Amino acid sequence: GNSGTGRADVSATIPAIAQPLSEEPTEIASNIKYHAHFSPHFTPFKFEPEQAYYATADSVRDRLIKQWNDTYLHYDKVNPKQTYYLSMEYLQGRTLTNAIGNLDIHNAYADALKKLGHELEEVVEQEKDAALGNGGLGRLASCFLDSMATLNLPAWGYGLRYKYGLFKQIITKVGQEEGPEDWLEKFSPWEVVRHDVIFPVSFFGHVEVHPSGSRKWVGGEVVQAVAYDVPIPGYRTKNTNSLRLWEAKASSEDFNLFLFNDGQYESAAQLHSRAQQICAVLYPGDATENGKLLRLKQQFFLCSASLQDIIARFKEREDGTGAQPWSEFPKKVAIQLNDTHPTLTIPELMRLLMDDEGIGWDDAWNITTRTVAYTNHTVLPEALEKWSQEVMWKLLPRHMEIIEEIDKRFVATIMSERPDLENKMPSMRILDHNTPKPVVRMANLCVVSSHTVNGVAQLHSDILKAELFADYVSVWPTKFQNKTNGITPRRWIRFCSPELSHIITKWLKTDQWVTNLELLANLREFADNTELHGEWESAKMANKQRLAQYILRVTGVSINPNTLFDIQVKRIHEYKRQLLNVLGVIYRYKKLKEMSPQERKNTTPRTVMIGGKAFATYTNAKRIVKLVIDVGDVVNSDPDVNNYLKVVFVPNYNVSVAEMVIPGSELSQHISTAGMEASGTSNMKFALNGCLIIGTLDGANVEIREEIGDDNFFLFGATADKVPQLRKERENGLFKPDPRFEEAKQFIRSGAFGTYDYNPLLESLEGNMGYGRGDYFLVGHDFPSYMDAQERVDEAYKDRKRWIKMSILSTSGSCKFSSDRTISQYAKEIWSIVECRVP
Ligand code: T68
Repeated sequence: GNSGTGRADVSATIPAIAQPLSEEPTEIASNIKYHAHFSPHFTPFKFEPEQAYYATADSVRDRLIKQWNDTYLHYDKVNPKQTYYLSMEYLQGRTLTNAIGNLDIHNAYADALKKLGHELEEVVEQEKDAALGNGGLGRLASCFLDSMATLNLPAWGYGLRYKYGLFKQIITKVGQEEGPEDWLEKFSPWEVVRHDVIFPVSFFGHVEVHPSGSRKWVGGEVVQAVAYDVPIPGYRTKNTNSLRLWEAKASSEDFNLFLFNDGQYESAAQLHSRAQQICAVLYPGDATENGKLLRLKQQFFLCSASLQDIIARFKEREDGTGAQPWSEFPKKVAIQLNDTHPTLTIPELMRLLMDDEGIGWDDAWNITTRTVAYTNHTVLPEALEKWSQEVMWKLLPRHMEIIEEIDKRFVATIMSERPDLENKMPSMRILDHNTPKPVVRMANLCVVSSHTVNGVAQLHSDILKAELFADYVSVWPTKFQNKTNGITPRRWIRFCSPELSHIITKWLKTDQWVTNLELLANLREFADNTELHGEWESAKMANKQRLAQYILRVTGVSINPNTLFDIQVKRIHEYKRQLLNVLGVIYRYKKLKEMSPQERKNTTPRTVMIGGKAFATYTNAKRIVKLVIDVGDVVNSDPDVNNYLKVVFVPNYNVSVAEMVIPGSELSQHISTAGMEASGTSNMKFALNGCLIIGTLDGANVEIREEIGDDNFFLFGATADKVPQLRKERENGLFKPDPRFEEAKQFIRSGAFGTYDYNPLLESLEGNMGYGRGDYFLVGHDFPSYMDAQERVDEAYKDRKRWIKMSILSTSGSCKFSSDRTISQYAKEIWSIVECRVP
C-alpha cells in the first residue's frame, strides 16, 4: 500500500460506491478512491500524483456526464436553432481545473485530495495539454466554447481528433528542435467515444450521370469518421455542450485477410494505415498556406462528417407535426466557419442537398447561403488558402463541378446586375485560371456563399472592407460585420490568478464579474486606494514569485521578482516583430555595459521573457529564437549587468505555460507592424491581469487602448494607413535609420553574442524592399519610437503608486474583452440563436 506516504490506500479494502454527485469532501474522497480501485488504468497498489489525477478526472467526469445527458435531452426536446462551430483547431489546454472551477466544486476537490494525501495543485500538473491548434485562432475557438456553454447557448464545436497535437518545442544550444506531442500517450479521461456515431467519408472516385440528369459521386476511397465527444461545461450552469472530434478509421472489411494470409502484412493493412494518416497530425502552419493533399483531405473529412451529423440530427428532430421540411434547415442550423479551413462545407452541403435529397440548385443554394457564415482571421497574402484545381478535381470531382457552377452563376449575376465591375471580375471570381497553376480561392468562395463575413477586431474588419473584400462590399454592403475577439474570464483570470480574483471579488463585493465582466469598471473608483494598492501589489508579487520558480525549473535561470517582468509570448513570426524586441534588449545591454556602476543603479531593472514556437521550416523565425537564447547566455552571465537585465527564452509556450506566465507579467509586448495582426487575444489576457501593454495601433490593441485610456498604454510606431507609403519611401532610398538601430545591429555583427551566422537575419532588415526583404515589417522605421516608449516604461515603473494605479486601470478597463460579449454578439447578429437553459 502507501503506508508511510500519508496517501490513501486505494486497494487493500474495497471502497464503497460513493454518491457520484455529492459535494462533501469526504464523499468525494471516497468517490476518487472508488475510481482508483474500479476504473483502474494502472497496476494496483500505487497512488502517486499520476494515479490520483486519473482517478480524480474519472470522478469529475461522472458529474459532467450527468449534466451533459440532461443538456442533450433538453435541446432535443426544445429543438431550438443551434450553432455549429467548425474549426480545424482547438487549443483546449488542460481540463481538470477548468471543469471543477466551472462546476463550482474546486474547494471540495482540493479538500478531498488532501484527505487522500495529495495537493490539488500537484495533481492537476499531471495532465497533458490538449494542443490541437497552432495559436490565437485555435485558442479563440476554445474560449468561444466556454462562453457558449456559460451563456446556455445551444452551440456545439466540431473538430478533428489529431493523434499528435502541436509539436513540442525543445530548446538546446542550437535553438529550437521539434518533438512529437503525444497527448494521448496514456489516454484522455475527458473524451467519450460514441461507437454509434459513425459516418462514411469518401475521397477520389468519379461522378455518375443518371439518365434523369441527376449526378452522383461515387467515391474511390472511403474512410469512417468516428465521433469522440468532449464535454464543455458552462460556468455555474447545468448546460454542458459538446466538442465533437472526428477520428478516421478504416472499416474492418478493408482489412485484406487474403493478403495477410499470404504473408503480405503491410499490403493487407494498407487501407487502415491510409485512414490513420488523416488524423495523425495537426498541420503546424501558423499564418502560412500549406498546400498539401493530406491537409485538404483533413479539411474535407471535418466538413463531410460534421454535415452528415448535423443533417442526421435535423432529420431526427421533429417539429410536432412530423419531419421538418428542408426550408426549416436555416431556421434550425447556423454553421460558423473558423477561417477558410472548413470551406468545403459549402460545396458538400450543396452536394448532400441536391444529390442525396433531390433538392434543386436554387433551393439548395438558398438553404446553404442562409446557413453558413465565415470569419476571416488574417489579411496576410501567404495565409489566404488557394487549392490547386487539378488536385481538387482528383480528390473531390463532384465538389469541383459544384464550385465551377457557383463561380459561373456568380459571374453571370454580377455581369447582369453590376456591369461596372467587369474589370474587377478576375480578382473577384472564385476560380483563378491565370496563375501558373489554376487554383480555387477559398476566401472568395466563402464570401460569395456566406450570409455574413466578419473580421475579428474593428481595425481588421475595416481593412477587410477597404482592401481585401472591397469589391464585394459594393455588391453586398450589409454582408460584412465586425466581431471583436474576446477571452474567457474563467480560465484567463478566475482560475489562473485566484489571488487577484479574490481581491477583485472583495472590492466589488460580488463575484458576479466572472460572468459579467462589465462589473470590473467599478474597480476604477478604488484606483487610488492605498489599501487596494497594497493587496494588488502583493497578489502580483505572489504571481511573479510563482513564475520565477517556474522559470528556474524549466531553464535553470534564476530571475529576481523585484525586477520589471517584461513578456512577449506568441508564435514567432516576422510580422509580430520579436526581432524588434531583441534589438531593443541588445541596445539596452550595450548601454548598461557602457554605464558606470553608479549610473546603472538609476536604471529600472528588467527581466525580459520571450517565448513561442517557430514553424519548423521558417528559418528566419528559428534564427530569432536562437538570437534570444544567445543574447540570454551572454547577458545573464555578465556580472556587470545581470542585476539590471536578464533575458530568458520561455520554452514550449502553450496554454498551460500561458496560465503561469500571464498572471506574473507587468509589461507585455504586442508590437506587430500596424495592419498585420488581425486582433491578437493574449493582449486581452495580459490587460485583464493588470499587465500594461507596450504596443502599436494594431488589431485589438486599438480598442484596448480606447477602453483603458491612452495614459495607461505605451504606444509607439507607424499607423496602418501610413505603412504602404513608408514601404515606398524605404524602397526609394528615403529611409534614414536611427543611429541606435544601426548600433544594435552592429553589436550583433561584432560577434558579441557568439559565432552563429546572424547575417541572413540582419539582411532581412536591409537591401531592396520585397516580401520578407528590405525590412518589409518596418523594424527600422519603428525602432526609435519603440525605444522612446521603453524609456517611458522605465520612468513609469519607478513611480510605484502610478504603476499600480495603471495596473488596476488595465484590469478595470478590460470589460469589453470577455468572450461572453463576443459570443452574445455572434448569437444575436449572425446566428439568430437564443439561450436554451437546462432547467
Ligand atoms: C490569429 N490567426 C491571428 N492563425 O493572427 C490573430 N493560420 O491576430 C487573431 O487574434 C487570432 O487568429 C484569433 O482571431 C491564427 O492564429 C492560425 O493559427 C493559422 C493556422 C493554420 C493556417 C493559418
